[in-house]
Amino acid sequence: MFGREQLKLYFIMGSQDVDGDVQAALNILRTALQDGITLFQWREKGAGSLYGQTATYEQFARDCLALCRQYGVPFLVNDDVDLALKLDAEGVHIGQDDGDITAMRARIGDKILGVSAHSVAEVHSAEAAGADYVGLGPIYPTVSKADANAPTGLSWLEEARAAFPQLPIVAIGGINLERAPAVFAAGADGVAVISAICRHPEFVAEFQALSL
Ligand code: TPS
Repeated sequence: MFGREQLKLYFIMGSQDVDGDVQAALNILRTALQDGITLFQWREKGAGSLYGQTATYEQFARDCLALCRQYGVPFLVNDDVDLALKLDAEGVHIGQDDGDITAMRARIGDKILGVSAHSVAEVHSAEAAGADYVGLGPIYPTVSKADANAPTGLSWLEEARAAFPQLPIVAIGGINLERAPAVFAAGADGVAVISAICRHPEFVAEFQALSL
């Protein structure tokens, strides 16, 4: 059963986030797991990613999955539901352009389903279709997603929390140590980060020290 506390520190990574260095990526993931991330999303996507290089792409996913299993942290796959099912991952995260959410829920059974949403209507449909959580953002400008929407600021988070008091919500986009407290105060159950950890793996330990 998925719970809001699992969103607290959600790490997302692909080799494109570490200059294509798969070994560096695995080292960063191991440190992040040791230091206490609560959820991991494997997101091999966009320029510089291994997407399309089937054998290395899949092997990298398997290596990340094996690390997550060692630490008992759920492993989610971004978009690629075929791979998620093949590897028996704990779940998938999809955007608004990745097909029908109800159909996805039917396909993955009781695996974790996360959906990116950018309006009250999108959050509502995601929840109705059986999403376990929604990802809201980018809250701040991001360097990690080429096709990201404009940053929303914290007001969108506050609005979504007010409209959906019980829904698990994770905030994403440009979140760093300085911004994390305000993001939680605005109603997020957790923060999802790429660059904060990839560029500064000590982030996880420093985040824990904030005791949010
Ligand atoms: C849980 N997304 C929105 S902004 C962003 C991504 C990947 C970049 C953040 O990087 N919510 C979840 N998963 C997703 N993949 C998205 C949304 C889409 P940085 O932390 O470096 O700003």
